[in-house]
Amino acid sequence: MAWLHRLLPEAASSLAPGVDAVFSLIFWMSLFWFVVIQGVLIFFVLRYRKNRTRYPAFHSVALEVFWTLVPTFLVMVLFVYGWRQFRNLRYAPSDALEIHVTGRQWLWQFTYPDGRTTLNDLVVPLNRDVQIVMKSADVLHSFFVPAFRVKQDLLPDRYTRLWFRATRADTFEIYCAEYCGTGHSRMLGRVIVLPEDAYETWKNRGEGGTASTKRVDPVERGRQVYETRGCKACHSIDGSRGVAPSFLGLYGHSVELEGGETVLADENYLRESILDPQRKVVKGFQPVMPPFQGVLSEEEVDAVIAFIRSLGTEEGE
Ligand code: HEC
Ligand SMILES: [Cu+2]
Repeated sequence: MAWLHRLLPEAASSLAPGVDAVFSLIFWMSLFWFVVIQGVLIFFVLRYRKNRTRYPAFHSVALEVFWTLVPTFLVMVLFVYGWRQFRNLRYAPSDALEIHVTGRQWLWQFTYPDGRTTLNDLVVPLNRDVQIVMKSADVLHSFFVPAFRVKQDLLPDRYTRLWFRATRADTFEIYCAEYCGTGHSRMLGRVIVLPEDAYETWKNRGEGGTASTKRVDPVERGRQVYETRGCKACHSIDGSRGVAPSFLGLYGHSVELEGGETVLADENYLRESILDPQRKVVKGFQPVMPPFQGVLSEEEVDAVIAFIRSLGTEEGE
C-alpha cells in the first residue's frame, strides 16, 4: 500500500520494515473492524428504528462468547507480533559500534569510541550496527530518529540504549521527543550516514561538518581518573583482592551483594557503585568506599567506567 507508506517518514534502517509491519497490521485491523462495527450500527439503526417494543432485548451466550474470544485472540496476535518486534529493537547485536550521547538543554553531544566528540551531528557508517548509549545532563529528553523508527528517553543519572543499522547513505533528522523547556523545538540534530570508506576517511581526518571535534581517549582519561582520584588505593586492576574488589573482569559479570542478591555489573551498576557505594555493597567487603557523588564530574564518571570496561569482561574464561 504505497499511499499508506507515504504517511510515514522514509524507512532507512534495518529495524524500520518490522516496525512498519506492526503499524500496518494495527492500521488494517482497526480499519476493518471500524467498517464492520459502523456498518452493523447503521444497519441496526435503519432496520429497527420503529416499534422498539416488537424487538425486546435478549441474551445470547453464544454471541457473548463469540465477541469475547475473537477480540481476545486478535489482541494476543498483536501482542506476540509486536513483542517480537520490540525484542529486536531492545537487544543490540553484541558487536555493535558504541556511540555515547549526552542530551542537554538544548543540544546533542555525541562521543565516539576514539574519544572524538561532535555536537548535533551524529556520523555513522552505512550497514553497520550502531548502539547509542544515552544519558541526560539535566532534564528528560528523548532521542528520536523517525527514519530509523527508534526512540528512547534520556535520563539524568542513568544510561539508556538503543540501536540501529542504517541502510541508506543520507542525512536524517534527530528530534527531541520529550518536552524539555523553552528550547525544546530547537533541539534538532542530524544523523549523517556515510558509506564505510567515507566513514573511515571522516574518522581518520576528523572531518564531519562540525566545528567542534576534539579528541580525548575515554579509556586513557579513565586511567588518569583511576590513578589520581583515589581509586587506585583500594582497587587493583590485576585481579588481586585488597580492601576492595579488583576491577579486572568486573564489567559484564554478576556480582554477589551483601544480603544475598546478585546484580549484573553493567554501566548503571558501576555508576551507582561509584556515586553511592553504600547502596549496593559487594559481599565480603566492608562498606568503606567514600561516595563520589559531587566529587567526580560527569565526564570523569563516564571515563572511569570506560576504563573499567576496557579491563575485560572475561576474567579466567
Ligand atoms: C577507601 C577505599 C576505596 C576507594 C578510595 C574507592 N573504592 Fe570503590 N569500593 C571499595 C570497597 C570496599 C568496595 C566494595 C564494597 C562496596 O560495594 O561498597 C568498592 C566497590 C566499588 C565498585 C563495585 C565493585 C564490584 O566488584 O561490584 C566500584 C565500581 C567501585 N568501587 C569504583 C570505585 C572508583 C571508580 C573509585 C575511584 C573514583 C573507587 N571505587 C574508590 C573501596 C574503595
Ligand atoms: Cu530535549
